[in-house]
Amino acid sequence: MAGGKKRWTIGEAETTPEKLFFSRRALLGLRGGAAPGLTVAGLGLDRIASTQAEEPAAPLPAASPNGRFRAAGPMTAAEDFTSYNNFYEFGFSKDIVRAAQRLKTSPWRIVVDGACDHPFEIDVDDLLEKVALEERIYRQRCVEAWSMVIPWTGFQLAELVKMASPKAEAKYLRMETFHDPKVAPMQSAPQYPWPYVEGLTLAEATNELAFLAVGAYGKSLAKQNGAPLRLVTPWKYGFKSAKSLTRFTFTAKRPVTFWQELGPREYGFWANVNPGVAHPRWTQAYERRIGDDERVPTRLFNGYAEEVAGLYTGLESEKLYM
Ligand SMILES: Nc1nc2c(c(=O)[nH]1)N[C@H]1C(S)=C(S)[C@@H](COP(=O)(O)O)O[C@H]1N2
Ligand SMILES: [Mo]
Repeated sequence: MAGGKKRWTIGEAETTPEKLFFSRRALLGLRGGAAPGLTVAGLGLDRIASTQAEEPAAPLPAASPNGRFRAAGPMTAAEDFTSYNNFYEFGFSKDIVRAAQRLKTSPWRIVVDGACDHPFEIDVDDLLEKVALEERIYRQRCVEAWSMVIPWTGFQLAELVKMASPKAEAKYLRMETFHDPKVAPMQSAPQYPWPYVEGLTLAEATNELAFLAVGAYGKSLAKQNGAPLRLVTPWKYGFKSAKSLTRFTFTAKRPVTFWQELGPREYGFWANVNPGVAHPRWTQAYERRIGDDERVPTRLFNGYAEEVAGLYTGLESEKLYM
């Protein structure tokens, strides 16, 4: 990992919520019972350590900066963004770069289905010819209380929604990450509800902030960052921004998300950033800025209240901030 160990020691040891669910012991313990045959070696953890190096990023079509979305504050170094990652399909640490290189991201087909008038399937390369690519600099706030500032290239999720033309009964958009245990070793761990699932209300999905990224720092997304297509919802905790998406489904029923299913007392459907609502195990009032390790105050909706606060009027009885 870039920058050596020292910088991450405190944060990762104390606030990685996923340690609760993803410790090696938990993995091998498998619902408390014995797990004959399932070992770390059996999951391919030994093999991924020697997988090939990171591929050079593919070229990305030109995208003009959208001046309305330029988060203030120091931009995170590209090397930090591409080397300090959460992508549990490939491992439980922040250091999953090499393991993620096993993912084959081209060609990549996505399915758009469910309650819509125009369901479709399309290769991401073809999709990119139908949308307006732009660059937006967004803050990213992980529920583990660290943050980055990232220049994404992509397009509004609303564009994809519009192509599908959802029916009146569609209230939610469910999104699903690829599922291939041969490629992603942790997907062989049966006690986790793979594939990774996330969801938004249709109002959230069509809010102008909701973004589908295909690149960052002017290049195609690296595999460890969720190539070739990932969600970016900057007003929500980072776990909502699901990586390497393959399926978008319109539904009347609220989807149960991956983290909700694993830890319903700690993670919910909404996951809006709020410094005033603590995680059960740590405060959310501050965040550690990746790069200079500065401890800075967290802002309501991660600084995007003006754009999104209105989405939640009338929903005060919901657990909006976990
Ligand atoms: N499929 C998938 N998407 C995921 C995750 C994951 O484990 N699997 N981790 C989430 C979390 S917790 C965060 S903070 C961000 C991290 O994105 P980055 O590594 O590109 O900075 O991705 C999110 N998307
Ligand atoms: Mo996260």
